[in-house]
Amino acid sequence: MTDGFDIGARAKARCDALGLAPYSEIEGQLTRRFLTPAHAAALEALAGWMAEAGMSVRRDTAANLIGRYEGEAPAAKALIIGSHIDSVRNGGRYDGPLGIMLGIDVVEALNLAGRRLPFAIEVVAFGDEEGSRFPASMSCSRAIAGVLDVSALEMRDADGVSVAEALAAFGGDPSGIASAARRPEDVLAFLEAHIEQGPVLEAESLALGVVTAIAAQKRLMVRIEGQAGHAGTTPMGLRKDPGPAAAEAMLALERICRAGADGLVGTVGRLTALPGAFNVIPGAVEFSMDIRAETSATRDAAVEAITTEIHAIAAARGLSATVTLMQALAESPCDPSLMALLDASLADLGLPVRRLPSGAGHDAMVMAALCPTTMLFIRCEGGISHNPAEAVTEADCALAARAMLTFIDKLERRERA
Ligand code: HGY
Ligand code: MN
Ligand code: MN
Repeated sequence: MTDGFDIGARAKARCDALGLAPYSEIEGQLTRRFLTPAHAAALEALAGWMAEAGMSVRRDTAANLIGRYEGEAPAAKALIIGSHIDSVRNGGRYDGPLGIMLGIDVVEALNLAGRRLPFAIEVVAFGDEEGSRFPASMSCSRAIAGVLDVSALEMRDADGVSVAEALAAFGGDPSGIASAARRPEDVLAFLEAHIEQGPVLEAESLALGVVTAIAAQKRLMVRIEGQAGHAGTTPMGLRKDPGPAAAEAMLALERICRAGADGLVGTVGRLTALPGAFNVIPGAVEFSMDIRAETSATRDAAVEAITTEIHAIAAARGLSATVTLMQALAESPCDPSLMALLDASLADLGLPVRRLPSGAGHDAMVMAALCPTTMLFIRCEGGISHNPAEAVTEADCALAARAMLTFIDKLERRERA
């Protein structure tokens, strides 16, 4: 117990509480997409917890929820602690929310101890990190970092609803979204605590790790056009079927990425045959590609190689293909001086200091446009994530909260020096 509540363990319990309806769109699993009623319900619960912790609470025009714990002086620069509240479809309970809940726990411990710092602390719940509703992602942290391309507001979900329409209906203000941007002079740093979503910490029996950099990524949509036809009457040799072409392309993507270095990975997460009937040869097949590597150069070389192969595969079959870039995120190194403070915080807790890169994307890679960033990784069972089996322990969450408080102490000493 710390200061009257089970710091860290309560953060985990709150993630569990938000893993169920009405905080999920679907009963029995966690699907919480941007600007849905489940997102609204989660923000309402978070706002209450932020207020209980001693924070003033507001929503910005981009639907970010922001709790502020004032420093010694009004309008002090802020250490922002945050992560995302949205989820992938049928996702895990800790990917995102744990970083928000740990921020609330840490602020509540400071408040109960009557501590005021030479900086404010803001806890932020970003609403759209996963991009599980609209084609692009990270729109909320982009708005705060002042790097949102307003054309993203015109992107539409599977029902044809645009970001702008959904944001207005949610109570946001698409026409005033620029006002969500923070001034660099008002922000000291960004700290994101997040599950590792990989196997390294568990394999080395480590509870926590310090992130060195976040991998570069690109999201693309591929469409291979053929000719729809009757599945029963069209001889195999007379078909213009994009299905097998897509299969060849996916195998090419796997081959290129397996042969790559620098942490190169490629994923087809969404595959659609159109019109999608049993007895119709598809007129078109669409599939997504998510390609990542530790450097943009490796990422881009892989994108170029697979794009060339896709066009060659289509041409050899008398088909046509389009490859459309949906989103590009450059690799994002974390701030060396903040990493050193996190290292020292783990050492003060008697923990081994382990630095590691992040293959997963995070809001921190966008916030780096605004301020120095640092990330604390928390071990997750089997490295499993984007899966309802995602799991963390109360003990590791408690250690993470203590590491964050130690980090804040070190930041305070640095700011007072
Ligand atoms: O896709 C990612 O890496 C993150 O989970 N959004
Ligand atoms: Mn995720
Ligand atoms: Mn995440």
